Amino acid sequence: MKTAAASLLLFVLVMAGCSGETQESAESFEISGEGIQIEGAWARPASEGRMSAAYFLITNFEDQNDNLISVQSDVAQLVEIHESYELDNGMMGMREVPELEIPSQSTIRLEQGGLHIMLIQVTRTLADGETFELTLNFANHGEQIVEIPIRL
Ligand SMILES: [Cu+2]
Repeated sequence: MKTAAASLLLFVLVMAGCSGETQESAESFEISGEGIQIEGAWARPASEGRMSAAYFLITNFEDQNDNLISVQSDVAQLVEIHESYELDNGMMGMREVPELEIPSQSTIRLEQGGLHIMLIQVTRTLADGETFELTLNFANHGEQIVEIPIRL
């Protein structure tokens, strides 16, 4: 799955809810901390009833691997962990990932055109500048609530 995810970064995703350009950004921060840390969280604006997607970095500072097993939010009917992939015709699709492994001492990047949290049928309009909460459930680390800023 790692290899597939990496090659997907080469493609521009054109799809409602997950659309946008892939971004070049250096991943050069010090690995220091403890537990599971979430950084750089944001989500796309969406009208009530539509889809949004949330992105962030997850770093596992523990000595053991962990798994993100589910995600919940009050602002969507359904929240799923998704990955983007290339269809046979060269278009981009996306599909649910049952759980997301976060290896010990490493960072997993959720970003446009790659892994993302899909918010399906948002229950209120998510406007630029607002925030909402996501609850991340990790197999070892338990629940972690993350404040997600909404921006374009
Ligand atoms: Cu998706």
